[in-house]
Amino acid sequence: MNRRRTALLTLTGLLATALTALPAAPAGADEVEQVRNGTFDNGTDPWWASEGVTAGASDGRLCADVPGGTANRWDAIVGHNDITLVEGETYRFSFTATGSPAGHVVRAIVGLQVDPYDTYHEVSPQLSVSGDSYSYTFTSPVDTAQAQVGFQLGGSPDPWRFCVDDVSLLGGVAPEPYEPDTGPRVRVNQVGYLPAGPKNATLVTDATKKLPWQLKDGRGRVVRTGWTVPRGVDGSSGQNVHSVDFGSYRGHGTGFTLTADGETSHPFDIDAKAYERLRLDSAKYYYTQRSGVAIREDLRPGYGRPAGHVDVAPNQGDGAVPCRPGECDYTLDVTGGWYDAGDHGKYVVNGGISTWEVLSTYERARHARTGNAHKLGDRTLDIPESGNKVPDILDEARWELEFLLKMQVPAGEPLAGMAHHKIHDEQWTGLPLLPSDDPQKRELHPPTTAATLNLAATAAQAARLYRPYDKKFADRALAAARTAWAAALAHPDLLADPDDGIGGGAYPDDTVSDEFYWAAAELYLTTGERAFKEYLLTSPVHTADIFGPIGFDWARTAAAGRLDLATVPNKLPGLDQVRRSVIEGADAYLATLTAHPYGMPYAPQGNLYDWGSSHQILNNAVVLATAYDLTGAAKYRDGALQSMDYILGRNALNMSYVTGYGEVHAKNQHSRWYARQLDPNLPGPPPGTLSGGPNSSIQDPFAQSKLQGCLGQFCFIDDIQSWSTNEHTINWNAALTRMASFVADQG
Ligand code: 9MR
Repeated sequence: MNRRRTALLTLTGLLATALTALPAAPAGADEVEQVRNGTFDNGTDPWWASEGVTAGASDGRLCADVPGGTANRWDAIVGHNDITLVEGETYRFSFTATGSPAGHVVRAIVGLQVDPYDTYHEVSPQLSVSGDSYSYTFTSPVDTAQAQVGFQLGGSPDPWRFCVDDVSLLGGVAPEPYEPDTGPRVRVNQVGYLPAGPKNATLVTDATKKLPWQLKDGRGRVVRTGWTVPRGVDGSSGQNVHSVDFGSYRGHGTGFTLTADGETSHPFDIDAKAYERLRLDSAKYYYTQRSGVAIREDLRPGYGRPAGHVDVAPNQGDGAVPCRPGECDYTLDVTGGWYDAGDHGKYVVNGGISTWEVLSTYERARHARTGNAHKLGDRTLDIPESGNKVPDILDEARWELEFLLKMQVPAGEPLAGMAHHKIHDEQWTGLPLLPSDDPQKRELHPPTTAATLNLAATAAQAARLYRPYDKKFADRALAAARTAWAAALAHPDLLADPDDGIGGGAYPDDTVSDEFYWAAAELYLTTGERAFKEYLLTSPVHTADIFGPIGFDWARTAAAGRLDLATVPNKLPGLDQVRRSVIEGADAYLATLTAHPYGMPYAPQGNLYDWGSSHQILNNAVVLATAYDLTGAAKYRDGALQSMDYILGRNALNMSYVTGYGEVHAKNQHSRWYARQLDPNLPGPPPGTLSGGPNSSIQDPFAQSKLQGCLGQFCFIDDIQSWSTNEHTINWNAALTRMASFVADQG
């Protein structure tokens, strides 16, 4: 029987689909039923049940007695095979179902009946005893004659009974237009503005002439009035908009609202307090991402779980992980680290930039005029290490650093000193799945230059930051960084395979001159040595304009080096020019923000919102914040603060992209264990979790079925199935951590 199901198509396969729009269903095509005998009037043929499930016809329905004690949903299935799906055609999948006793969840899928069991559509409703009808539409991302309708019933400790009737998969239906509920047309930062900071909002309206606005405090009293500024049609949303500037108001409090054009915004605070909370919550996110250790319920109520990927069945464990067959003949202990995202993979490339940005949050706090390192000091993050006299943020980052160090190829082996690109499951797994329940084989993927330089950069940065607390660790990190640097110089073009996207993401990067630059910068900042200085001064990256519209991320890492050279004390010749380049980058982002009616420092070419656009916007804000740290000029500080408004609700969808922050916020981020949307017994993402946000390429089938033809800011849906618009990751939350900390410092 089918043992494995996957909720994800391979990323590479999807990227191809993403670039070409799906063909629309032919106009006037007939609706055709794909399921045979979905009414069970004459028995149950051609339906089948997996071993252990007793299924049969009962009162014109199919009823199944499901055994208790199975681990996964797919350990007990009732299904129908050999269905043909046509790529780009829309289907309506419907059924009625009961579950007894009440509260059981069925995972209903339309997917591939053979390995790798991709799912094209899935839902997991909670069943009642009296029964409900369910109906969904989706668009097939593939052509296949081997599709299956499956009702996955496993995972319950106790036996239960499932009955289903009127199962239908109707092809050729019209796609259902998806209309997001965007609430009031006055768009504000739903979390809050700083009393002494800028205060801007956006009004969506057909009006072309200026309109009056009113700011009301928590008691409903009008405390300020003014006029909107018509801004015309905003290219990132297609909306006609006005902007509102109420920055002259300097009071503070909670429950403010803004009214214009007959609409009243969601409530917001004028207060810095929420940012003190966000500073901590965004950093606390990392503890619940830890691999290799049980998450303590007393530290994170609702999030306690057994250790993931230790050598306890059904995990195969990360204690002795082999390479893929034929790629090496050793195994590595790569336990620990943070899970990358909603998957169970651990990737050195993305782990590196994430660690850098978490560490740089702390490093900025040590050096910047408004920084205060105690805010992230010992006993601030409620982690097991709290109370050990080491700043909690360093303890947290060390969890990942220790993992990164373990990914280095040992001395004596081929490519010694290089770092393996990643370690993850052999195949994609389905949702939900606790880390401790993952039965997949884990594998190391080949070393790459990019991964090696991520290791060199972060280990070198760690060497200077941890030295006051743990000299031995600092020495070990620096030695590993030097070894990695030398290995990368010896193997400068070992690139990750862009097609290596099965069971985990590929994180391919075909340009590594920026990683070389970043690593050289960190090694220079830590050691002051001539070789690194010379490398920096002769690198073309050192003088290149690296602050483009999209910004920096796991693949574009030069900014990490440049920002650190500009802010961490050092004696590199020509530092003025280095700092000037950051300020020029900030000027460009400030110009973008000023021209943007939603006030964000992001206007990607062709209005193509990138995967993880939320964090690109935050990273551009980091450049603005750094320009403020360097110059003290209020315009950069205000630009950085204003960028936060977009993330927290001043946007076309009128939603905050941070869980738990704002009246309406993303709360269904794609995750195998914060999967409340699929299983009410699991938690949702913890407060302070950033969603990836609008992504024009909508690579996942769920988003494709809802958002076809979407424009910029609208390419987003807060659904757990939308892994291309609504995942969470360690690198995105790092940008949030860094910006939340900056904003809190301005309060
Ligand atoms: O964040 C990554 C994005 O920039 C890439 O375009 C995308 C495809 O390669 O992959 C994203 O990273 C995912 C990773 O591959 C696997 N874990 C989840 C990550 C976030 O979706």
